[in-house]
Amino acid sequence: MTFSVPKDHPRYHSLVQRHRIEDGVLSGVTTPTGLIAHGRGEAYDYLLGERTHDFSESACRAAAAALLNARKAVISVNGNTAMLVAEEMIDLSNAAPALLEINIFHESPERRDRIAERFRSLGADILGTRPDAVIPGLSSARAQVDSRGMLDADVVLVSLEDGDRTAALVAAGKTVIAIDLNPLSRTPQTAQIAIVDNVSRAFPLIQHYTSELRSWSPEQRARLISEFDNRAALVAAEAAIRKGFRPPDANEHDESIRATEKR
Ligand code: PTJ
Repeated sequence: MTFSVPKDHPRYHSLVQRHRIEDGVLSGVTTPTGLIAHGRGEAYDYLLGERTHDFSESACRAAAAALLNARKAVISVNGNTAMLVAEEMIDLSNAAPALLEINIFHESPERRDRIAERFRSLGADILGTRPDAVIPGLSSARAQVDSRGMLDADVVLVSLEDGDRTAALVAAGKTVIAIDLNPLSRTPQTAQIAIVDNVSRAFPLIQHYTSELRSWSPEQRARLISEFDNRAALVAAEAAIRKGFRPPDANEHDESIRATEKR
């Protein structure tokens, strides 16, 4: 990291993530637009109190069941997730198991190579350096996929994704698991299993549930997936964000707002 974050800083984890994205831009892994996407995510995460809620917990459990029941599962990697959660994605890909595949919105062969180098330096294979197939019905670079990976997969896990590709993947008959901090975004609205949480918390939690559900039968896991109510999870996530997180010292602030309103 180009900047050393003091461990006792109250916003240590948030600052570490910020600087990882900054390093990603400087090293050619992350697109500059990724900084903006990250800032948007930070705002939602702040309102969620930067913690995992029940709606994410149950979605992560359903996601683990879907990954375990898959014929072929693929975890989609972009420039932001490559910097934030490379190790966690590799761990989940080994646990599920699932293939890793690069899929980026801002097309660049050089960036595909930078992302692949990062994963290979961590000991993991990754598809998607030179895509050879397309997902039908999509005009962006995200249509480009690997015929051994996403094209053939029945379950795809995406994060910080766009709604068009999620819709195209669903239309291609795939089960889509989406991690996105904005429950109103088209991606979680379109996916079958939406996890409204930070990728840094969601990936380890999905992995935790793959351990728990491994001993279950495929039928038991299929029942768990069908009982998961994506709409209800999104409604609960939106309600949590609208309620918002109140820092402990917010009372004084509330008093001054009420005083201003009375005037
Ligand atoms: O590497 P590329 O070229 O594929 O580009 C990747 C980005 C992220 C730049 C691209 O996909 C993009 O522009 O994404 P959006 O449309 O801004 O969507 C990002 C979504 O992810 C928003 O809804 C954010 O709230 C959410 N988000 C941001 N950071 C996180 C997050 N969700 C979970 N965890 C995060 N850390």
